[in-house]
Amino acid sequence: MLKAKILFVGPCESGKTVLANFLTESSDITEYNPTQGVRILEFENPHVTSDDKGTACEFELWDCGGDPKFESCWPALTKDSHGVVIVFNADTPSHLKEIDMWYSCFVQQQLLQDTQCLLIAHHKPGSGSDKGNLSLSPPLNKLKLVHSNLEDDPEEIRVEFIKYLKSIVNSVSESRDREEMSIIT
Ligand SMILES: Nc1nc2c(ncn2[C@@H]2O[C@H](COP(=O)(O)OP(=O)(O)O)[C@@H](O)[C@H]2O)c(=O)[nH]1
Ligand SMILES: [Mg+2]
Repeated sequence: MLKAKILFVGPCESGKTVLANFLTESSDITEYNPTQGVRILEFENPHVTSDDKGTACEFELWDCGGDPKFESCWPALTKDSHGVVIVFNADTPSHLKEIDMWYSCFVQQQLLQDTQCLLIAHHKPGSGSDKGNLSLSPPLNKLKLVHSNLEDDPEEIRVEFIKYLKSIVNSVSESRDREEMSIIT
């Protein structure tokens, strides 16, 4: 069975835990509790399989605490990860600066491909759903950017997340194929 580890990172209070619960269909947590260190959610998605026979994939979603005081744990988080999702609020100017740092530490330094990274501009209730003028500077502008608004259009992010999971499954199985080839040859 194919397994993939996906990290949710980004500034504090951006909505990582809310989104992680929603996308893995874990029960809602209503009170705000900053995630300490990390919380690991295991899930499967009926729409994402590792082959055409419908074999399931096992995903681990690591919902990481956004406080840089946990920086000493980051190597343990990033070890063997296959994908990184950066969650931020487009209407919080400081977040736009911070995501550079998350991208550099969790994607570039881990030598992940840009296709293994997803940016989610999360819109909290009442923050408006202005998707317009979000311009990111390089290298972030090369990444796939999706908006999430759980009140107005929860299906949009669900569909985008499934697409992303499929791309991760492809990259995991390709790297496994390459590894098998390198053993025989
Ligand atoms: N109702 C609702 N509240 C949200 C949503 N996104 C964020 N919040 C609120 O914002 C707070 C911070 O979100 P959380 O996911 O814990 O942020 P994290 O620090 O990035 O994990 C939560 O306590 C929620 O109350 C949303 O889509 N709907
Ligand atoms: Mg959290």
